[in-house]
Amino acid sequence: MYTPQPSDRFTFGLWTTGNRGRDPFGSEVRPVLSPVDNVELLASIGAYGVNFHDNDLLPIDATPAEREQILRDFEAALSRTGLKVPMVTVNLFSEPVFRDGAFTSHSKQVRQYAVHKAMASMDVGARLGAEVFVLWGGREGSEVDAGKDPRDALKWYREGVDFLCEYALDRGYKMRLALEAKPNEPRGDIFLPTTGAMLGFIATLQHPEMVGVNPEFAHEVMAGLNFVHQVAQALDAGKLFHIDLNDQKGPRFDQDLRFGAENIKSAFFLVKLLEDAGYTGMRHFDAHALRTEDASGVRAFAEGCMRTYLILKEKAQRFHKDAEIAGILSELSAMNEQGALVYSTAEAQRVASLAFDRHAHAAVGLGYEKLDQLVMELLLGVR
Ligand code: GLT
Ligand code: MN
Ligand code: MN
Repeated sequence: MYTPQPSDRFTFGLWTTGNRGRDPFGSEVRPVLSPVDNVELLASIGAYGVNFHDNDLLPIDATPAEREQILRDFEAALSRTGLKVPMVTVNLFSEPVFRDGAFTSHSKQVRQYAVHKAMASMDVGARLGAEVFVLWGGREGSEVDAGKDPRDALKWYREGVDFLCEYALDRGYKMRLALEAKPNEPRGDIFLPTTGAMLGFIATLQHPEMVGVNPEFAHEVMAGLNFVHQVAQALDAGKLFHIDLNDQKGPRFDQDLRFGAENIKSAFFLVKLLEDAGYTGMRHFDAHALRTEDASGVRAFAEGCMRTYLILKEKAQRFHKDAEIAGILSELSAMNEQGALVYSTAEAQRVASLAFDRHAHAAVGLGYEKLDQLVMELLLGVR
């Protein structure tokens, strides 16, 4: 019942199961996992697809012949296993040239190189059938506000994203862009730090219809926000093109923990939201195994992400079938029986002359304590 199937649309990045456990204070603890072996691993545990940054697969200095050979070997592994590539992204953060931003660098040459690198990644994605192109602007930010007018940064960022949209259209790629927010790390402050900020920015683009968001659980928790609410806003705007599932202990450094490892209630309401909304996109895990783990721990980590999602999906179905929960929810929805607020002059006159007993309305409890306890008991397995 909790065994993942490709139809569950679970995906991982090459950088997730391939993560070698390096952190700012210590070096790698696990050996290299080649892209082909990574594909074999993901297929063996029931994933649907694999995503990657250009340089997770193709070394930055590879010759055209080397790139072609790597791509052919990778394609052979994909067709052997049936794994798909639903998303690709571009690494605009590791190279020293991006130390003060890629799309938001002062230098037009650097901004041009960022676009050049992104276009090449889009070409690879199109070749492998990817329909989503993620942009995470990890270096698009600052420590020193004197160094750059943030309005210039936003203008340059917009030029870069607009350029890539035009490129996709020009090449006839069936590819939409998904912008991923993060409040900080590696920069002191990253521009467009939350999913809500990204949504505001998207409205200023030349092709807003081609651009959506890729919210990450850990990143919104780092900003002290309710991830479920961020995702709901993206869904409401028709902009949830992709999602990065993982977990995070509070507003600290980015931990990319196994999905459901920490904030189980938020994870539950997230799964419930995605399932209730009929979200058809990928359930992508952007997380990695703890530094304590070897290859079998990496497998346990990846299996755990998917298994927890499926357990929470089943809990969401129980939530809907639970008579006591349904009773409280129907009392709440009865309060909405008069329907939507819609303006007309006559309606405004009617509302203006309303006699309303605010004390009587404020005196009735909403039953949230009981409801929340029922949810807790459902999650704890005693209902
Ligand atoms: C990097 C980052 C992630 C992004 C990846 C896509 S790269 O691992 O921490 O949150 O989703 O660029
Ligand atoms: Mn991410
Ligand atoms: Mn992260």
